[in-house]
Amino acid sequence: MRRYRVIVTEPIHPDGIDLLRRECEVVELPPGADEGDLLSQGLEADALITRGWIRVTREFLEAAHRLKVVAVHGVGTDHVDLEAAAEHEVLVFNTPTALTESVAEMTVALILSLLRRVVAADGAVRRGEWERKYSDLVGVELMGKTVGILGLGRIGSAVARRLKGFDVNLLYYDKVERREVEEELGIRRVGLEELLSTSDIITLHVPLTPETHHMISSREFDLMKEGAYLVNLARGRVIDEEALTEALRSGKLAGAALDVFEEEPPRRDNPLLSLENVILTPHIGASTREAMRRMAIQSAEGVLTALRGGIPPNVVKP
Ligand code: 8YV
Repeated sequence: MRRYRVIVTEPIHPDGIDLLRRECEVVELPPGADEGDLLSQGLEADALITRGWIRVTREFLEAAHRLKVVAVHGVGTDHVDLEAAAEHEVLVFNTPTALTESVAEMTVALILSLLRRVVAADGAVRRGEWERKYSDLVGVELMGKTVGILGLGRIGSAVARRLKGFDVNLLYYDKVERREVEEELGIRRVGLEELLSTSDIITLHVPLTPETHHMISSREFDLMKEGAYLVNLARGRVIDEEALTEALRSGKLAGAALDVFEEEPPRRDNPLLSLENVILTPHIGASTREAMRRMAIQSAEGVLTALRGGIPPNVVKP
């Protein structure tokens, strides 16, 4: 009997691969593979594990006649055509609880690195510019500042929980009232305009949807406090990067930390890459050994459940 074929579009933790290999043929696409590689190697797949780099398009879903299930190794499903998957009775599920803590910890790491100019300080020491400690490397305390969290879901709430220990004033904007988190952390729900105009630091934790696409653009930057900081580990296209670049150049923003970009990887001529007051990381919010192992095992377990005729946890519908 033919073994099920599972296509893995980006590198995942070996423990997930080993789990699959007990029952399936596993084809791992090399780093940097594209949609063409998926079309050429994936059409006979019974299952697909995706991390977000390669879009799972209607074209692929219509051609992959054996496909039964798509595992999103992570939480964001904006790169999967959910309508096409539903039309072709392909199950889609994600692993939303596997990466919360890692992304929240990276958010706090980037906030502190931004306020204390850690990346610039490292470069200064390496270049023998010790005296900069008396000038542009004097940072800003997090204590006492107002932090605005845009999106108070699993990750936003985990960020708030960690920031509580820094004696900050926490605000959030979310379409959904998060009463339990408000009571637990003393975080206050406000309108978007109030959050933007009163926060010293703004961190984004919303999914990419038609409503959140470019939700931070010129108008929103104009509302922000002079010298505010912006952190984004959600999706690059939540921010209008042209408007962001202008806000950074004008000094409206004192700085930004970006783990995600409108186009990934960002083009070499992206003006953000030449600005001193930006920290740039390559979409590694969830990239810890622990989260990667959890996402890989949960993805593999969900795929095996689906291939055996069951329903995996965390099915995502259009
Ligand atoms: C993935 C992500 O978690 O989960 C998401 O939505 O943005 C990614 O960080 C990561 O690539 C692991 O698959």
